[in-house]
Amino acid sequence: MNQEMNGSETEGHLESGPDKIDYVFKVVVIGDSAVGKTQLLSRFAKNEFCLDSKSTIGVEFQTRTVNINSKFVKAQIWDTAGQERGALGAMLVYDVTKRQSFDHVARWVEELRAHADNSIVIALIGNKADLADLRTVPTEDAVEFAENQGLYFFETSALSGENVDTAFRKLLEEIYNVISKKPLDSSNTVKPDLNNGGLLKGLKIDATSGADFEVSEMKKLSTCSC
Ligand SMILES: Nc1nc2c(ncn2[C@@H]2O[C@H](COP(=O)(O)OP(=O)(O)OP(=O)(O)O)[C@@H](O)[C@H]2O)c(=O)[nH]1
Ligand SMILES: [Mg+2]
Repeated sequence: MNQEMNGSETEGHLESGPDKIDYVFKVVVIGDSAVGKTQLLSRFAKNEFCLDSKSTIGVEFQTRTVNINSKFVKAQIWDTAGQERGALGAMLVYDVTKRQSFDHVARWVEELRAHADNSIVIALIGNKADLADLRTVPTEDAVEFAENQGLYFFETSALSGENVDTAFRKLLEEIYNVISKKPLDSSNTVKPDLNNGGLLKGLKIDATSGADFEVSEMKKLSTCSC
């Protein structure tokens, strides 16, 4: 398959920038089609939402830099399955109004366990929580599944923005906890993994400042004009 690969380094809602980035964490967003993966990512990375977004074709990622424990952590978030290799975290998304998307979650977990690192941090995300009248997946069902599988769990709305930041931040904090317990490369310099397309995976790095640092909480919600 001839896939297009697009990376978007977000410059939106930038208020002040750090001198350096301490960590780059690769995260994947997976789940059935139309559950809201792309819109969750847009909400987190750009504070945008699009009601009639098109199905994602190709391989895309967006980034946002957040401050965790006084460290600047750049989340490089891939909007697709098939990018699990080298990922430190995964958002496994279902739609609370589509029972089938929840029934498939177990298969997505298997997929992750097969193709991602053992230490990958997984958050189960019940999206479209704003559609309360259309809900077909009770919160308790998802809580039980998440507990059994050792996953973090959040219900979110990419539309309203509810819990989106909280969920991504929790995932990044947990990755940070995992990473900071592992011994780091003694030189503390970037060593891109050549078997992984040169992607950084949670290495402590010493990068000079760039134009895409955004560390503030998003102040207001917005929509895009797609
Ligand atoms: N009401 C509501 N609609 C949402 C929400 N998130 C996404 N949608 C809508 O659901 C549809 C699918 O969203 P996408 O983000 O494109 O879904 P996706 O999971 O990326 O789909 P694929 O790219 O096909 O895998 C779009 O019409 C979105 O506007 C939400 O939180 N609430
Ligand atoms: Mg998509």
